[in-house]
Amino acid sequence: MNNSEHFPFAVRPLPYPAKGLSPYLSARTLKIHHDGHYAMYIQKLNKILECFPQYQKLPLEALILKQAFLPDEIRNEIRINAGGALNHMLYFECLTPAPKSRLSDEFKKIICDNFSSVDNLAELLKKAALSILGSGFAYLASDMSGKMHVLALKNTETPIEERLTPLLPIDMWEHAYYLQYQYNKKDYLDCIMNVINWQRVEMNYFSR
Ligand code: MN3
Repeated sequence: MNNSEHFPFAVRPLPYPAKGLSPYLSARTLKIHHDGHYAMYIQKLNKILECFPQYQKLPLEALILKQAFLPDEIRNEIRINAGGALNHMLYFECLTPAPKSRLSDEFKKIICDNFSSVDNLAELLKKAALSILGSGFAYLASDMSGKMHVLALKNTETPIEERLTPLLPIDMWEHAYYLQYQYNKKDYLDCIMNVINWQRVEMNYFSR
């Protein structure tokens, strides 16, 4: 992801107005999700790192990758909050009010080589998302060779822990959809597919 940002981590502003994804995602849902849930991960992560200056230069990816080297008393909290921060940053940036933008022919071919079609990839992502019991993220990720993988991750796990590059997360925590869709996870998924920022996903793929 080539992200060198480190402590103190900042909440990245929504890259569009909160009402920009309506009616697919309501302004209220997005605002509470971004200003509340996402911001909380950043605050908690900064709070933990305050007392550990030796880790303050590490970007999110390194905190997640090198968790085995962290002291016992902070390892789990760092894993949860660095993962949550990274997943949310990417989630909001991979959505857009203007999703009409076409995939490049090159990227479309890569998706088709991996999943037959873009529609089939969307179906696999939805299936993975619906398979998550409790909280988690469905993910499109890629490995070093460029091969793509669809993952169903628990809680705030990230593809980085599996040595994969995160391309597109779909937040399946209840807070991501419940205010608007209640138990209708499938409606949330069908709607969110209308506002995926495929250009950003493509950028994530080619900058891996
Ligand atoms: Mn969330």
